[in-house]
Amino acid sequence: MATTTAQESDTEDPITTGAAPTSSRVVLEWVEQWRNILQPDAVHWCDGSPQEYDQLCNEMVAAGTFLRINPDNHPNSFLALSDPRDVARVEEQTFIAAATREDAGPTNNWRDPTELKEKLLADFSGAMKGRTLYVVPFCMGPLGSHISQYGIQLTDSPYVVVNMDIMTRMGQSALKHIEAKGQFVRCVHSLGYPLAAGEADVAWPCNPDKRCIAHFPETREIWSFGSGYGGNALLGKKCFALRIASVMARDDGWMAEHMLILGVTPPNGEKKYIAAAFPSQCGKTNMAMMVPSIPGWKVETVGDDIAWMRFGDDGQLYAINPEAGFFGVAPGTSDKTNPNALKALVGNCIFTNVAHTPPNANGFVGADDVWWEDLSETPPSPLMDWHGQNWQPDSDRPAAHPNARFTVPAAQAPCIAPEWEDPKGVPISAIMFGGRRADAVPLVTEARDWEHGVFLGAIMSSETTAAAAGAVGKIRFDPFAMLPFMGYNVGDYIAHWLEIGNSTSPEQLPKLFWVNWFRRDSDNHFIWPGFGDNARVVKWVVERIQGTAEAMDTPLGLLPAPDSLDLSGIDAELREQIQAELLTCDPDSWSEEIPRLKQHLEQLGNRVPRKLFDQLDSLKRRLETA
Ligand code: OXD
Ligand code: MN
Repeated sequence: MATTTAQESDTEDPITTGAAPTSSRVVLEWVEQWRNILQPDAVHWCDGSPQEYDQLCNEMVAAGTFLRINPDNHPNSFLALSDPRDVARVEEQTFIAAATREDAGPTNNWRDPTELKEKLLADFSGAMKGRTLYVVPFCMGPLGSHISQYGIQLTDSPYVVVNMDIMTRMGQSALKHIEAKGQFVRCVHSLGYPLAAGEADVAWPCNPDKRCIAHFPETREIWSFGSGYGGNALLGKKCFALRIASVMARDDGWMAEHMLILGVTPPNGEKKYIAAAFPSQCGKTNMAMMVPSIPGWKVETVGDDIAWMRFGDDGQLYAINPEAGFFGVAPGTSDKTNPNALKALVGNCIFTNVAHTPPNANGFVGADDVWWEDLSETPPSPLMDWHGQNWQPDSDRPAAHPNARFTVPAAQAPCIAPEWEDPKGVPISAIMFGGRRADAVPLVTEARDWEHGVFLGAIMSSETTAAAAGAVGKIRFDPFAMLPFMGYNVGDYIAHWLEIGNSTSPEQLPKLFWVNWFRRDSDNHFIWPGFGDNARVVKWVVERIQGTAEAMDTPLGLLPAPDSLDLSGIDAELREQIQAELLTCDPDSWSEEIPRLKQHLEQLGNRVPRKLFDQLDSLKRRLETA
């Protein structure tokens, strides 16, 4: 760890920024340039050591940002309660400042990069007064992997530093790789809450009025101001690993996708790897960690949120998980839905915006522990909600914020695949696209070919969730589950997917599938049991890869032939309902959808490849003749 104060560093060669643990001029010059703008009281170069982590956590406990959780239940774990105005990604205040509006495309908020930088420079100027500037070198992906990429985040949030420590390979070793490469994604983050001399700090500093999450794709820069929460602030995640990386991937022939990666081993069979794209809060973490309900099948986790995929010399598509931890949604995580996640939360966790049992409650056994909706049937009592206020079970507000999170090292999950950090990546045999749709979309549909699969990915839609600020439960089109995460024009993004389909032989391309776990009956109950039963769909997918399961042709694509999806052990009535409602295509209702799908593709702008409209025409014809 190396911290210097402004006074000390003023007396030194300015380019060395105090006790910098690097001699890389590009790094030093960049940090120095920003030190001058941000005007922190001190600069701290993060080394990523456990001592540094502990010290920052202790400092945050002293400052009231962190509450230490009962070490008997979760050793070395902490709770943070955010400012209630800073609880989710803010898509309205997120910008892709590409050179032209057209390059950002119709699905992104665009700003002129020069103007945006000018405005933000004014905000960043002096923004770290009274605070420490942390320099956080990090690697996305296993250190040294040819698929990995490097970045440095400047931040004034120790909460962000410790989360980055869990979520990325952070510190001295990443810095060594950056020195060797001379290249890194430049990430600047400030809470936008400078402190005047003697001014007392607050537990969760932020600046919601001036919040701005800006991406400059041409120069591979991220400037984030005013928020300390999740994807707004942990810049390795959505900002780098999806928005900036999607641009790098387009330029360099690879893919950066909002996908989990799992390994599945059939009984006595060969392990296969599947990637799956779902919008935020549609069960990616649960699926990546599932405990299959069908005997003999084993699922292991490689990643739960992001996949970077590149073709190997053998023509196969290989994926790495660029992250090193899970930043999972806590509410709903339970022994029933995700026992592996609960086991991963043994210790070394950061909980944000969950409920907690009060400290030192007299004679109360579970004092100082965390809780969220569904963790247990009966909430513990007494309980404090995510505002830190006394909560009663008859309250009309949830105890944990719906976007409350846990941050935990991925290696702690008992289901982690032993090869999850293999620098080569894992070979992907199938890719699934899934949304949260109460109607119409069948349980599983196999695409006829790559181009048809790209069409299915492009017309994906889903109900909105609490992961982003704004209305919840509204259906929106979310192509490839990347709507909030594409760093460039969506039409070009779809064209890139089509090009990827020409990068290898058709037999070596992953098979593409469309899934939906979220169909509801007339009483608004989910029909499909989900969770461990999703393994039944995974089994069918694997059997399609192996060529052993039957499919039936429908206008939408290939659905499981009667009895080819393993429904054994599910009660007869539900089996019938699944077969009748979830494994069929209703041509009439889909014919009604056609104009909406056409309008959607048109709204994606004039860079959408013609082939997508051809696919829509073919679907229309197939529906008419069905
Ligand atoms: C996430 C998200 O945090 O998608 O993973 O919002
Ligand atoms: Mn996500």
